[in-house]
Amino acid sequence: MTASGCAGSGVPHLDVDPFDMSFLADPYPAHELLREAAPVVYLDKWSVYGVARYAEVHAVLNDPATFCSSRGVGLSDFKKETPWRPPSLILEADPPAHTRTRAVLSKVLSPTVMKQVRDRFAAAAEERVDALLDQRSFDAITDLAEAYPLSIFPDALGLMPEGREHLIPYASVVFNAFGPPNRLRQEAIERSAPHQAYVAEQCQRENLAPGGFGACIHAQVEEGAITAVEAPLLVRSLLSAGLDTTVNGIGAAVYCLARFPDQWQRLRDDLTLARGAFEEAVRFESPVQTFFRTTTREVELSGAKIGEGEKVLMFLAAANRDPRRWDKPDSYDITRRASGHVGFGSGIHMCVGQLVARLEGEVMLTALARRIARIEITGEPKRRFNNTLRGLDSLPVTITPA
Ligand code: OVV
Repeated sequence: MTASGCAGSGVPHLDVDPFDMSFLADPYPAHELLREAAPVVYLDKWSVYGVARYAEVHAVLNDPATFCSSRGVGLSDFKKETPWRPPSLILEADPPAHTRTRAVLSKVLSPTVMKQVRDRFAAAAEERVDALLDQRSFDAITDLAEAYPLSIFPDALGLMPEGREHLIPYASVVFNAFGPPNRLRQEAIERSAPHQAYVAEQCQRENLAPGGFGACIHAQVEEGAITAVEAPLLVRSLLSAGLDTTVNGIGAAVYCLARFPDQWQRLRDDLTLARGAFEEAVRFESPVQTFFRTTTREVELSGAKIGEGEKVLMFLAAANRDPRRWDKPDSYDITRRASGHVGFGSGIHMCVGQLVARLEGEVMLTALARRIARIEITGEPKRRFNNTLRGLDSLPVTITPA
């Protein structure tokens, strides 16, 4: 991880591999090195530019005409390589195509729809906490961060009961596939066929229960907003991005609150802080660590000249702890004004499911804080390795009832 010289335009070349196991195990020292090296760096290992400071990550996210998504938001350039699956109609699209599909998913996941599901999501959170209080000692990842979203999101989508065990493995493939052709990516794709077959089948109109998010997407065909060919692919976006992300978001929040008992106490003293505690966990842990863009033209970014057709890796997690933007960036502070973090992205592609994520986070943290006095970590947390997602495989805890 040493700077190994500078190219003509003054962009330092680093030999950091942001997808190797040591980086993924503890990204923070490398994030600092990347941020401090220069506003724009070049990573020789994968022949990509990188931005790790808040200002440049924000700038790239907010110039989608120059830094496009339609050539893929992983390392692979769709103009040069065949994507591992048909591209997403929203994530891997640019305006004007993106504008129409984005409007559809925005409507399906709108504030009005959140009002309709809120009571159900909150009741399920209470039920989950009931079960955990009976157990006292449990795994906060499997029994909480996974069990809760699995108890609500597949039903909210309208999925049939059979086959749901494919959902998290499928998402894990999707997020590994954004990375370089390392072992994580290759093995994930090699084993993906059954998960892909499941997802393709569940995206069909006849397999989605009336009233769910999936049926609502298909209903947009009648409105003329999308075609019958597009609808299943938009359902696929929810299956890809709607579950593992919130698992890791809720996992992050519980991991933070278990490590920082003063923040847990503040939350218990004022339950209205639940939404802020979740938002700050998304900033602090950044469940989605990175995304790429591809340049559509030669561009100068903070003094660095980048040619056309170059991949630019955005270190969202490093931007979320950039001391140029944040006071005490490495502190988890539930009363911080965390809005403006790029954990959900920024600009036209900013997470279209953010209201669902925040709702799940808020009602779960509220239910936990209302009924639990203490959360103690009782065993070694085990990391889950993924090219894009940051989170744990296991977090053994013991809780004390309030
Ligand atoms: C934000 C995101 C992540 C992964 C997949 C998708 C979106 C998709 O649209 O398929």
